[in-house]
Amino acid sequence: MTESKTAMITGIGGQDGSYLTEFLLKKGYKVRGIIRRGSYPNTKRIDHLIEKYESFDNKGELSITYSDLTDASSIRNAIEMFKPDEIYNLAAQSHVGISFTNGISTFDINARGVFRILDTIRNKGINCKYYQASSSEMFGISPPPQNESTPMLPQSPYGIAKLAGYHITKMHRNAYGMFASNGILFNHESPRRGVNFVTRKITRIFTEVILGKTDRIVLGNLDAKRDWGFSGDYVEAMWRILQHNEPDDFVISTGETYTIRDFLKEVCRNVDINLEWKGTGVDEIGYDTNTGKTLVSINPYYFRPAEVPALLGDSTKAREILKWKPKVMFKDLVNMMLKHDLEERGNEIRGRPVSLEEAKELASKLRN
Ligand code: NAP
Ligand code: F7E
Repeated sequence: MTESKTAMITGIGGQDGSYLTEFLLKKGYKVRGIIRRGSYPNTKRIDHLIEKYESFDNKGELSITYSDLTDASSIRNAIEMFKPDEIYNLAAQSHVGISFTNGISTFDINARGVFRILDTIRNKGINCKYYQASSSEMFGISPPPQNESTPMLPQSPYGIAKLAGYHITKMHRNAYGMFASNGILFNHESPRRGVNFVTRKITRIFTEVILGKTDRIVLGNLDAKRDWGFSGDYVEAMWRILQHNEPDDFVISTGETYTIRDFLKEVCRNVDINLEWKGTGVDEIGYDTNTGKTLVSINPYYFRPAEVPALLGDSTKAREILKWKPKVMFKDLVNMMLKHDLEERGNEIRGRPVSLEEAKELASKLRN
């Protein structure tokens, strides 16, 4: 019988970490993860897996330890204890907007953290493959479509830190012959997306509007374009990148792009609301043409000091070489996230899940 492989995931408690853990456990991997200490539980997305699979002897399907990417010795201890065949470095301060206020800690985690891991692998002579969670945010103001050869012109502390992490990864591959690969992933979302990213913020607060808990959704720049895929599809690409016969860098994307306005309109369409716009600049509002109800307004608080205007990924290389392609596209993604939030917030606010049919009925009665 062949020994199963061991994968170590940093950021195991995050959106992608949770889907990747499910994916790798299904493949028969032993999964090892690191979480950082928080004052409140940060394992909500993987509690169902912890309950079923965790063992404390580092021999079973799932083990987790405390470690922090800002703490080199904690990383070294985790890697030495887990002895992974593959490391997926997903841990990061992942919010672009917040990176403008927390730039130095973002750089410490997202750039120097990468160096700390790769340096440990090299110095300790650990024989493992390394996956770096690079980002389309590195392309910044480079016009779409973007692929592996597109110039990288990042606009945010997050993008700059990720670009450093990307080069640190390439350097370890080129200089030391390590199996170190970058996945350059475009935006990917899910019902497990953090609540302050724009897609989840919209589906969650829109649910609250329908349930009468809040008045409207307040947002920033509605004109940015994003190539939104599903996290569950993208973690498979991460795995495929490490199964390829040589280390390399791959763009992962759907190849479709939509504005924040498009996302809002599609959410509304799901409950038969026709969303239109009136006013200009920060006074613009989005309203329901049937009831006149204001559903969206703007607050400059959510504007960023610098913006990435348009992302659209060309993932031909991954499609051809890795035989990867996305399964969930824009409309299904919106529907999946909205249905989830109607269930979750329905339970929290009304004590029971709310169906899409019921949401349509509630939506038809909304008035200013
Ligand atoms: P996420 O939900 O924010 O998860 C990030 C994880 O990193 C969380 O579990 C977080 O822990 C952990 N973390 C943060 N700082 C840490 C530290 N100092 N030490 C150890 N762990 C730390 O992000 P995601 O959406 O899953 O994204 C996964 C990775 O892909 C990130 O590196 C992100 O930058 C990158 N990426 C994401 C996208 C996207 O659209 N989702 C696109 C391209 C690249 P806490 O729960 O304690 O905060
Ligand atoms: O913003 C605009 C905002 O925060 C998308 C991360 O996963 O993808 C993500 O970064 C757009 C931006 O994602 C609000 O200005 C308007 O133009 O959902 P987001 P992001 O910045 O694209 C990349 C690839 C990553 O790597 C990152 O880790 O939406 N926007 N109004 C808003 N954004 C937020 N968050 N909140 C608003 O109210």
